[in-house]
Amino acid sequence: MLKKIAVVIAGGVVAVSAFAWDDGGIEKSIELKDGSTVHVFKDGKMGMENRYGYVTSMDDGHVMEAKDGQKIAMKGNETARLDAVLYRQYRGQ
Ligand SMILES: [Cu+2]
Repeated sequence: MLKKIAVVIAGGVVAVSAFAWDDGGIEKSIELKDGSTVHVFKDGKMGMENRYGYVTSMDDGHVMEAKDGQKIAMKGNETARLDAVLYRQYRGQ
């Protein structure tokens, strides 16, 4: 019974965040090997989210490694922009 409720809640969270991402101008989000996430905006610029869900800064040109081993060069450093997206996402629920 308890397990069933947990699954329903998790499903709801996924649906809400998928909608919020779509609204935030983020084209894709790639998980990195170290547990952080790089969010790529529609104009190609990127913003970093660390493993705890906080926006962090990274130098333009820094090479990151995705979970699948793919190398990604940082483009831009959209901290303020990503902050606005994440803030809206959390508040939007
Ligand atoms: Cu980065």
